Amino acid sequence: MTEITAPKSAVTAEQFADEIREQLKYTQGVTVEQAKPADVYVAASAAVRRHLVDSWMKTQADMVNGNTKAVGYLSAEFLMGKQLENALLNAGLTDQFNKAVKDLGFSAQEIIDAEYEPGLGNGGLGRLAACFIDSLASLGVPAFGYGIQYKYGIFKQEFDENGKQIETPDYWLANEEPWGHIDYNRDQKVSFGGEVVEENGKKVWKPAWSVRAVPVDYMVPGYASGRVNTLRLWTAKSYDEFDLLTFNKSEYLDAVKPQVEAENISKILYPEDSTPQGKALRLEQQYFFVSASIHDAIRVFYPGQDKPDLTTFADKITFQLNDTHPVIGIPELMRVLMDEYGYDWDTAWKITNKTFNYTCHTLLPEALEVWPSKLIGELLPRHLEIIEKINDQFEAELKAKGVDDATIKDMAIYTGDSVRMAFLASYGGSHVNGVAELHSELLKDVTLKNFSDVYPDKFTNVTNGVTPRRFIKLANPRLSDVITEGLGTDKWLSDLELLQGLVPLAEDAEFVKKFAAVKQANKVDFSNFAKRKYGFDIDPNTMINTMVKRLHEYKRQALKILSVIADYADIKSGKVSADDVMPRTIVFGAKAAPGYYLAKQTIQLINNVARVINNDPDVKGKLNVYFPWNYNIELAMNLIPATDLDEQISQAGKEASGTGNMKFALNGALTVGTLDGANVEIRERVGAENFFLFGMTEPEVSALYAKGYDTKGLSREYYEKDPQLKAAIDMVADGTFSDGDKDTYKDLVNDWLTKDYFMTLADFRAYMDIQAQIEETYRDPMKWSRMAVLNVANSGYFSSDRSIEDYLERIWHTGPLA
Ligand code: GP0
Repeated sequence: MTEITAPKSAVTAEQFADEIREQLKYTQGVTVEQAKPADVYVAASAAVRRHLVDSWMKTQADMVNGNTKAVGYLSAEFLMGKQLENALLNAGLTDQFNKAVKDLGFSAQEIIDAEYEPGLGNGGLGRLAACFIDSLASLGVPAFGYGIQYKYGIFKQEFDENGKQIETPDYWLANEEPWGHIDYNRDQKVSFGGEVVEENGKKVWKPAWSVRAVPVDYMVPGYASGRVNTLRLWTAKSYDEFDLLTFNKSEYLDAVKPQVEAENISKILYPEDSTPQGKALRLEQQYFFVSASIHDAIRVFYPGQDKPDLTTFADKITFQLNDTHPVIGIPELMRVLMDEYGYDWDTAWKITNKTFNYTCHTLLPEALEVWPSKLIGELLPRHLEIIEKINDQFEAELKAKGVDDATIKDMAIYTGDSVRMAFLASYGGSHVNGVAELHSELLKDVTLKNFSDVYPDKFTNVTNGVTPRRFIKLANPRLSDVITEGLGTDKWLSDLELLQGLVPLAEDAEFVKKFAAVKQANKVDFSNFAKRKYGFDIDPNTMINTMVKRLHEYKRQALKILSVIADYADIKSGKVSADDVMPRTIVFGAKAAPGYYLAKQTIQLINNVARVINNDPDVKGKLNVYFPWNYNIELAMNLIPATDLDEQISQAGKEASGTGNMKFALNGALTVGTLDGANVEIRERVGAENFFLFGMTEPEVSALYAKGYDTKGLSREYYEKDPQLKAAIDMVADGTFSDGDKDTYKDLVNDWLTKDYFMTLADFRAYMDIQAQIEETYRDPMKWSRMAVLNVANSGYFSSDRSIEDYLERIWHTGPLA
C-alpha cells in the first residue's frame, strides 16, 4: 500500500469549476464560451488564491502574536517561475483543477502554459531566494521575502541570423498578473539626496526628493504545512502627480517628468550576474527596497505604536542579506533607530548587529560590491556619515584586539574613496555564511580571511538546496510516481532524505528498468517540447548532454564547446569514423550579460558550431548541438528531467555552490564535474564511482597561477603540446564556424592563447579523457541507470528544506510557528 500524504482540499472539481466560472463572469466579464486559455488562467489563479487566503491571514496573525521570530529574506532578486501549478499543488487542488478545466473545455496544460513567467532574477542567486521562501513556508517558519517588483525582468534572449545574442525587454506585466496584490494603503516613503544639517546638536537629514514605495504582495504557500507566507515586492510610485505650475504653462509633457523619474527606480532588473556595475540607479534600487522593508517590519511587528520598544526588534525578525545588494540596510537601520526613534548609537548598534546576517555567494572579487563614497554621499549623505562612524568604531575595535595597522587598512569598510559592502556586512551583522562547504572554507581562507581571523565565530556554512516540490514533483511527475511507489509513501516531498530508501532498489533490475523508462519518456517529451517551442529536431534516442547556467568564463562553456569541436575535427580528419561515435545531443542554455564581450562571442561560437555540425552529413547525426534561446525556469523544468549527463565544469575554486547541479542529480542525471562548489558534496554523497570527476583541484589551480599561467601566457604550451586541442582551436580560428571569416572569433582565440585566466586549455586533456570514460559507461544502459538511481537516492541532502533548517539552527535561531 502506498501512503499518500500530499495536501488535498475538500473542494470538489465541480465546485472548483463553478469558482472559475464565477471569476470569469464577475471579475473578468467573459462567459466560458468566450474565454480563452489566458482568461481561464487568470480565473483559476484568482480561485486558488482565494483558497489560500485564510491560511495566509492566520499565518500573519500568528506571526505577529506568536513568540517565534520571523525571517526577513532581503533579496534584490526572486526568480519565482510560474505560480499557478505550484499554488495548486500546495493548496491540494491539482486534481480538481485538472478535471474542472477539462469540463470547461480546456486542457490543463494550455492553462498552465498561458502564464507568463516572471523573470525577476538573473540566475542561481535569485532562484535560490525563491527556493528558500518556498521551504520557509513549507517548514511553517514565518517569513517575508522582501524585494523589488521590477517592471522589466531579465531580458528576453534571441539569436540573430549570425548566432549573436540579441536582448529584448521583458515586459512581463503587459497582461493581467493575478498573483500580486498591490496594497496602496501600506506604502512607505523613501527619500534621497539633500544634505545633513545640525539642529540643536542633532544631525538631521534634509532629503531632496522622495518616492513612494508601494508593496505588491505575493502569497507563498507552504507544502503540507498549512502556512502561507508573503513575498512583498516594492514598486516605485511618484508623489508628484504632476507639476501644476509647469502644467499651467501648458508644457504638459514636462509636467510628468518627475513622475517618470521616480518610477524608474523599480523599472528594470540589472542583467549583470556576478559582475555588478556601480550605477547610481542600482544603489537607488537597493536603498529603495531595503528602507521600505525595514519600515514595513516595524509597522507589522509594532502595530499602531507611536513609540515602539525597538530594543526587541531583533527578537521579532532577523534579516538575511542575500549577497551585498541589500547591505545598505545596516546603516539604514542605524539611522532609523537613531534619527527616527531617538536611540543612542550604542543601543542602535546592538540592535542592528543582532538583526542582520550576511550570505556571500561568490569568490570572484569583482562580484563584491564597492560603492564610490561620492555616490553614496550624494544619494544618501546621512548614511555615508554613519558608515564613516561605523568604520571608526571598527578600527578602534581592531586596534584594541591588537590587529596591526596594515591589516586594519586592508580591512577598511570605508577607504575614503569607497565603501566595501561585503566588509560592512561582515562587521555589521552577526553571521557570515558561504553557500557550500568548499566555498565557506575559501571565504575564511582567502576572500574574507582577515575577518574570519578576527571574528572566527561569525563564520559558518550553509550548503545551498533546491525545492523538491518544483524541481521534482512538478518538473518530473513520472519520476515522482516511481519514487513514491518505490518508497511506499510520498512523504519524501517534505523529507527528502527519505530518498535514501531507494538505495537498495538500485540492485533491483525491475526498478532500474522502470526508472530508465521514465528517463526515456521524459526525453521524448522534451524532444516534442523543443520541436513545438524552438523548431528543433532532437532525437530522443541519443544521450542528452546538458550545460545550462549563465554564460561566464569561469563556468567554462568554452571547454565544452572546444571538446565538441575536437570530436568534430576527429570525424572530419578521418581519425574517427562517425559510425563509431556514440550518438549525443548537447544542449546549451545560457544568457550573457549584455556588456560581456567574450561571453557573447562564446554564444555566437556555440550557435555556429551547432549550425555547421548539425548540417554536416559526415557527422551522420551522431553529434548534435542545440542552443534553445532564453533559458528560464520553464525550460529548466522541461530539460532537466530529460538529461542524461549534466556539465558542472567550472574552474575549481570559482563556483560558489551551483544549484543546477543539485536539480540534475535529483532528476537522475549523472554529472561530469570539477571539484568545485557543491559538486564536492554531491560527489561525497552519491559516491565517487557514480560521479565523473576530472580536472585540476583548487590548490592545483592556485599553484598554476603562482607559476604565471595567465601572466606568462602558459596556455600556449598546452595548445602546442596537444594535437586535438590545437586542431579544435585552429578550426575556430580558420573560419570553419564563421563562413570562412578569420576575424569573427579572434578575440576569443587570442584570449585562449595568451591569457586563459580560467584555465580552459589546462583542463582540456583531462576533460577529453573523462568523456571517453563517460561514453563507455553509457554504452551499458543498466549500469548507467543504476548509477543514476544512486544519484537520486543519495541527493536528499540537497533539499532547500535542509538548507533552511541549517539557517534556523546556525544563524537565525528561530523555528516554526506552533
Ligand atoms: C553568485 F555572486 N551567484 C553571485 C551572483 O552575483 N549571482 C549568482 O547567481 C550564484 C553562484 O554563482 C552559484 O554558485 C550559487 O549557487 C548561487 O549564487 C546561489 O548561492 C551558482 O549559481
